[in-house]
This record gives sequence, structure tokens and C-alpha cells, in this order.
Amino acid sequence: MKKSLIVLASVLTLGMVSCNHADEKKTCCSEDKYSNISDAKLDKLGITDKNHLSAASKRALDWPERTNDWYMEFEVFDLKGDLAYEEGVVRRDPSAIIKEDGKYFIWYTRSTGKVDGFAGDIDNDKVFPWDRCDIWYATSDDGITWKEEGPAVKRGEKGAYDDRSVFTVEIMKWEDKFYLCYQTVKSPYNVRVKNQVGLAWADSPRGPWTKSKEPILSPADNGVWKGTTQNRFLVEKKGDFDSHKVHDPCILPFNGKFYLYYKGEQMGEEITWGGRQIRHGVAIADKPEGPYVKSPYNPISNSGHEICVWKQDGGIAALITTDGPERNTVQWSPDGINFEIKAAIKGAPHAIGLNRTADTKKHPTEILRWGVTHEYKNYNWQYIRGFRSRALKNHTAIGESGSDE
Ligand code: AAL
Repeated sequence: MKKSLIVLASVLTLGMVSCNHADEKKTCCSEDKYSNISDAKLDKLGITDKNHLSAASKRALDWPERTNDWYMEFEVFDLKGDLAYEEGVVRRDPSAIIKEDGKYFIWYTRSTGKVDGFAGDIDNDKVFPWDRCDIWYATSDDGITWKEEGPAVKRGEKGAYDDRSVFTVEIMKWEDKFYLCYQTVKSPYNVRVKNQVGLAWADSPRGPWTKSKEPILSPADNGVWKGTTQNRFLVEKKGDFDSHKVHDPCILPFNGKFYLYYKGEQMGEEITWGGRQIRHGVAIADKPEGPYVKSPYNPISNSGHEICVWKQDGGIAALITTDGPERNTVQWSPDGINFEIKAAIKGAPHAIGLNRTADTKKHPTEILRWGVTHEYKNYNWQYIRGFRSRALKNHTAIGESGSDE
């Protein structure tokens, strides 16, 4: 009996010893990667004791080295003329700004009338602010006072893929031709309706515009709804990140091809630890009119909302706003596909229309120094506003020396 107790005790002790060793080893090895931190890095991050690193300090040590070249802060302001706020009219989701014959041009979503929602008669009601819209355009001499010029692209005939609404437009100029890409919805506009992307082209920014006979981009078809109730959260299978809607299209000529960036909405969308499950994708074509082939690397973002992309330093830069854990970051990729975070910002205006006339060689965020955005007065009425941004290098008090750019 005594003997067996001794054996048991030794087994337990040995076990404890080996457990302790395992624990020690675990602690020692996970700390290993932080053991060679330079004093300069500790000093920069303000870390008190490298032998007692908090989880947050470890994350800070894991961050890649970054300059503050991509950091900026924004302010928004009212525009004048026809784009000043007007109750009863929805003007939203403006395109980028281009300059032709000495005038700035923008295109945008326009509709009138209040929002009824989905509870009533969807065949006659207006279900969203962007329902029953056409694409209009406006011009300006100074980017502040705008003249509304009229419709550019209207909804299609009954039965066409764009018969219910055309909205959220972007502009591209390529070899003296102008291309508008935009979202389309076909009636009936219920909560499960798929949204597609259409394209129109013209020889002048004032039109006339020729529309593509078919959409140039459609949602993935590998999601399966559960039942027939109009509920977009009920699914048998969610499918790809863009199984429900392809939105916010923007085409950039890049590396001899045409990169169509877009926002995907997924069937059975969830609220995650970063908010709405929204991600971006890209589809690539040899010609502006397509055919566009979705990249096998999609989704190329894990966050974001309206697409805001531009060519920068030989690659593509993106402003990621609104949804997801990486919202409010500026990102850049050398190949238009693999994006890394360059800056985390306080927030940014939504649905930005970039200033495509900017000299992007001046600064990585020069294209965002000014532009257009939209704002909700309330759910019925949205209007287009201007924004400015500034790069920020110092945080100084009034009268303190040191200045911002
Ligand atoms: C926008 C865009 C798309 C959505 C809606 C209108 O800002 O993301 O266009 O459909 O909101």
C-alpha cells in the first residue's frame, strides 16, 4: 500500500513537473518573437517593460512599419446652386468628378417622392430612397456651385433588366469615350431581388448614352433562399460574398485591362463583430464594355461599403468605410487585388465622388483633397455635399510651433 502511494505521488509530481515545463515552454516561445525588440521601437511605442507586454502592446508590435502619409481628416460643406438641399428630391451616390471643356461634371442618383418601404404595394410604392431613380448629371465651373443639366441614363422599358431603377453611378473616360457604370434593378423590387450592374457609353459627357443590352455584372448564383417568404436573412446556403447584390461599380483602366470594383451583398447577410457583412470584389475585362470575369481572389476586402478606388503609385488605393472590422482605413495594393492597410482614419464621408482631375503624383491622398459626398437629411431626402480633407502630420495647440500640411 505504502509502495503504491509512493508510486502515485511520484507520477503526480512528475506530471506536475512536466506540466510546468510545458507551460513555461509555451510562455517562453510565444514571447520569443518579442524578445529582440529594439529600444527605439519600445521607445516609439511607449512600452514600459518588454518583459510584461500586454495583449495590446503585442498587437502594436505586430503592426507593420507605416508612415503617416495616408492619414487624413475630413470636413463636409454645403454645395450651391441646383445641388443645394431641396426637400422632395433625392440626390445621392455621386460619381467621381471629371473636367471636360473647362467644366466639372458629376453624375448621380435622382428621384422624387417619399420612401414607402416594403410593407405595402411594392408594385406602386417606392421601397428605398434609391428606388424608381434615374441617373442625372450636373456641371460646375468651380466645384461648389452646380447646375443640374438633366437625365443622362433613364430606367429601361418594362421587362428590361433595368426597368425599376438605375442608380449609384461611376464615370470613366477612356480613349475619348465616356462610360457610366451603375446599379440596376428589375421589377418587382422585393427584398430578395437580385441587383446587377449596367453600362452606358457616349462620345460626349452630355450624351446621348447607349446602354448595354445586358447587365455587365451579376450576383453569384450559388446561394439558396430558404422558403419563399420575402426575408433576405433566411437561407439554405449563403453562397459567395456577392450572391445577392453587386453594387457601387467603378471601372479603372489598370495594367492594360479594365478593373471593375464593386461591393458585394450576400444572401443571408449577418451582423458580425465588425457590423454588416459587406465586402468588395473585382471583375476584370480586356475592353471597357466587358466581358468582365470575377477574380478568383474575391472578396478582395473584408470590410467597406461604397467603392472609392484610385490609381496610386503604380497600384490601386481604396478608402474602406462604414462596415466591417477594417472600416475607416485607407488601403493600397500593388496589383489591384491584395490590399494592405496604410492608415486607420477617424471616419470619412460616405459615397465619395473622387476628384479625378487631381495630380495624384503630389501626394498619396491628393485625389481626396476635395470632392463630393452624400448625406442623409433623413431617410426620405438625401443630398449631395462637398468635402475637403487634409493630411495631418502634427497635433498642435493654438500658438504652438509646428504646422500641418
Ligand atoms: C448606397 C450604395 C448602393 C446601395 C444604396 C444605393 O450608398 O451602397 O446604392 O444600394 O446605398
